[in-house]
Amino acid sequence: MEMTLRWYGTKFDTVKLWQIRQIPGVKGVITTLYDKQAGDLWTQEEIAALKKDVEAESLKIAGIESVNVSDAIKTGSAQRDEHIQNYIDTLENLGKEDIHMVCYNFMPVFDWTRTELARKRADGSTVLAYTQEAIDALDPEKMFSSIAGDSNGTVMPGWEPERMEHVKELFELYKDIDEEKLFENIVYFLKAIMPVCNKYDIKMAIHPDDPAWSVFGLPRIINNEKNILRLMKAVDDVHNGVTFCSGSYGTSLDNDLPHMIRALEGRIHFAHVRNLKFISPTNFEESAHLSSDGTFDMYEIMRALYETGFEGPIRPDHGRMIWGEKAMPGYGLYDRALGAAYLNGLWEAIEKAHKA
Ligand code: CS2
Ligand code: MN
Repeated sequence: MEMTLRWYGTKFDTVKLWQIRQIPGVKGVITTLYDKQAGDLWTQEEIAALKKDVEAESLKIAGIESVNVSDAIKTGSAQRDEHIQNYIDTLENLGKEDIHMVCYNFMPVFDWTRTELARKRADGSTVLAYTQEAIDALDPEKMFSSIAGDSNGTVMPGWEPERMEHVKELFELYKDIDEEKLFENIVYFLKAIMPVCNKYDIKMAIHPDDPAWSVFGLPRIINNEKNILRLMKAVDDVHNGVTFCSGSYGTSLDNDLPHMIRALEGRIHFAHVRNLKFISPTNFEESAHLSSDGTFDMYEIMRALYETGFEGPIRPDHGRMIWGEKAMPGYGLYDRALGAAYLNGLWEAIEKAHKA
């Protein structure tokens, strides 16, 4: 594995590349052109400029998170083929710049959903949290303003104001899209992009739905072992792969995370490893990475990755907000750095035990 941190670019991130570089073992970042809208084309010049920023601080781009997929592609509406062509051209330009891993998701309307961005824990840290009760009481159109109010002035990924202005129309677009239709549309999309992925060896890595069940009546298809394996078989090409996000699949206590990792052997191209603490099956918060601070056995998750020969980038995903830091919720420097150090420690121990 290759330890990385997510970085949103000079214009958007409170965390600096020089700080990331000082985290032991981190040699690369996962980044994006954060001001691109889903459906836009990324030019080779824009990608090269991003690369230059990263390399100027002696880091490398380990992959992109995300090249977002437009709602037209997800719903199969009129602009679908035009957006797919832009996606193909974007992949081509990434390939020419020697970038070989792209994370994306296929969630309708909202990316991840949390109901609190700063729940206070006993130690004074704050974390992102979710309760089903809060969702059930919320008008989906108000979801955006409730999220934006608490984000420390940052733009949260997947909650771009430009898109959220049109929430009502977005819901309208999905009104006839059920799970089968959404599945058909993702297969259509993947089949269209596989040739360019093969040409440049770009590994696509789908991020799971978070939480792993339907919110606001919208369909969900990337949420458990059976469904993700179905997608792997529907487009049976190594370039059609997975971002294994423990904190997203793990929202459902029915998902056996180490088992899923083993079932997906060879198809996991990117890993997000973080822990959740469950108060009840539908009330959870994002804890520290340490196993004993949450519900998951992080050792078993890392061991499953190791034993299936995982070689891709990995990142600590979200962290708590600690030590008075002001940053994008989930994406401060301090707790993610602690997470990276802890995951590196687990990996070293697992590797040495295997070699002994
Ligand atoms: C991320 C997702 O912050 C997060 O929860 O893991 O937003 C992820 O970046 C996207 O779903 C991937 O497209
Ligand atoms: Mn994730």
